[in-house]
Amino acid sequence: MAQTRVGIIMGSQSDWPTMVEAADVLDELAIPYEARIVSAHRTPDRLWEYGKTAVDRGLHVIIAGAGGAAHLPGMMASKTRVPVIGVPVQTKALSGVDSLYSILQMPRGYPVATMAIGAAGAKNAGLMAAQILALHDPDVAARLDAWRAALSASIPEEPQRG
Ligand code: RP5
Repeated sequence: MAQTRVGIIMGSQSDWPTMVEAADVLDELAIPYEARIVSAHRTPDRLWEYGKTAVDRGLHVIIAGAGGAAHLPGMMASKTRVPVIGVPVQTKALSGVDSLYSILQMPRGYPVATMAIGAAGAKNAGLMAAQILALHDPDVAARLDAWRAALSASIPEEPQRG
C-alpha cells in the first residue's frame, strides 16, 4: 500500500459534500489520501496536533476546506510547512465570498493556495495536489497526463443542440 501523502481536512461534516470532489478525483488517479474533520474553532487542539505532525507523518500536501469564517486553511498553514490548498466552501448567507476572502487574504509569510468557491474548487484542489505529487512520482505523473488527455478528448469541437 502506497504511503498517504495527501490530507483532506474540513471544518465540518457539512463541508464533506463539497470536499468529496477532491477525494473523488484522487480516487480516479489512484492517489491515497486521508480525510478528517478538523475545525479551527470547534477542535483547535486537533488542528494543532494535525499541523504539528504533518511533516513527520509524510504528508506532502494538505487540502483544507472551510466555510464562513474559514480560518482552517490559514491556521494550518501557520502550523506546518506542508503546502496547504484552501477550498472556500459555499455558504448560504454570503454565497461563499466570506469563505473565499477568509482563506485568500493571508498575511505575508504564510501562503495558502486558494481555489475557487465550492465543488469546482474542491475538484481542482485534488488535481493540484496530484500535480504536486507528480513532480517526484512518475507513476502519478503518467496517470495525471492520461486524465488530462481524456478530459481534453471529451470536449466536442462543435456545440450540440439540446
Ligand atoms: C465552518 O463552519 C465549517 O467549515 C462549515 O463550512 C461552517 C458551518 O459548519 P456547520 O455549522 O455546518 O457544522 O467551520
